[in-house]
Amino acid sequence: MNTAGNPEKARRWLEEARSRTPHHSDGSILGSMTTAPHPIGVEAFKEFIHVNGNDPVIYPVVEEASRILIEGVGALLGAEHGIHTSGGTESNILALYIGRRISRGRENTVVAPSSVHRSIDKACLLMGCRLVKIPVDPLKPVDPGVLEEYVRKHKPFAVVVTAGTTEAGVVDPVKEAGEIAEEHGVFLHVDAAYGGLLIPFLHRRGYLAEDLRMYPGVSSISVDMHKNGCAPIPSSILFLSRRDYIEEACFEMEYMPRGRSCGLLGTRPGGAVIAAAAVFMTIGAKGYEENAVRMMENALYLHENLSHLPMITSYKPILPLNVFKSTIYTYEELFKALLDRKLYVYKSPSLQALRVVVMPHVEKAHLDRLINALKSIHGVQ
Ligand code: 0PR
Repeated sequence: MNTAGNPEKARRWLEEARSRTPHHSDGSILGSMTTAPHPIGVEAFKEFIHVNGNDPVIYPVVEEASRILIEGVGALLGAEHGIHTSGGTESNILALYIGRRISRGRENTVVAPSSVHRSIDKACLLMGCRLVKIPVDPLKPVDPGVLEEYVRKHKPFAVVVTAGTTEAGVVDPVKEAGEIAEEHGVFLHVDAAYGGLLIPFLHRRGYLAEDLRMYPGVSSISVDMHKNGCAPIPSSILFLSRRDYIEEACFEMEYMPRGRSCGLLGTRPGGAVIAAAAVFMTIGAKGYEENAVRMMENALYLHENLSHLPMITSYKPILPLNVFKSTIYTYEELFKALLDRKLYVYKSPSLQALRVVVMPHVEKAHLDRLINALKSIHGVQ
């Protein structure tokens, strides 16, 4: 067996792999909550690719970037403290871990609406806690009265609500949940991985009644920078209502220059934090607001067009996330038919439907391609 390195073979493989890997710019990625990273982010990530984000002594720039991000994004949410993480899953696990650490004399239980993201199930599996789900209509936010009943009954250490659900873009009542959490002394985590960089803008521009803030009683909010923040993967922020909560997310690590490490990962891409900060600075709050409005208008355009198709049921988008189904095909069949046409949508199993997420890279022309494919699949002219 020849064990010598083969750079040419590696190059050929890379080239071939690139040619068969879809890119956001080709308009086929319509269902995933990812987008093409902003070019300044690509540049920054590449330049700082060697930086270990777990070592703020050799690389103070990582802390600097983290501060820029937390101050910048935090200003939109009235949040001051936070920690940069690798994504929505790490933020959710960390939030519940912190909640567990600070809770005293409560059941090892988490209460959340059934629309909550799967990473909350994952967090509870890892932490050995019981997850009590409140059955909700996937198209509706949780009823605060019902939420309070569950909190009274199960005495959880934490409640999780979602500001922009994975399967329908529903925004739970964050302010009211905060009041309940405060009254019952419960840790309230708001999963705004998807909605964090949409809701404040769409509220201000009149598309949405709900706003997103670190309201009284809210303990943490997660916002993914690699979703609507246009930062390269992996990048998220976990905002915390108190600075000392960050301490709960830090672990003894004697050999590290600071003797400790914060967050769930060890060695991690420092370039991702620096890239996210550079992207945030470049786009600016005004740019994100313009993006949010454009994305929402595109989602409404898709809804409008799908509503005119005889064999399609389309739900009015709450955030720029469209859910639709066919009256003649199952959602699995329709998923497959679109996949065969190289159109990548996602599933919304709770609604037995398909999901399109209108991310920053999605243009009207991409949506027209989807509309035409749906027409052709259903034999509509
Ligand atoms: N919270 C919400 C509300 C989410 O929609 C997601 C991801 C996460 C947390 C987790 O974020 P990370 O993937 O950054 O850890 N939703 C994505 C989506 O719906 C990705 C995804 C999809 C992840 C399905 C897991 C999954 O089972 O496209």
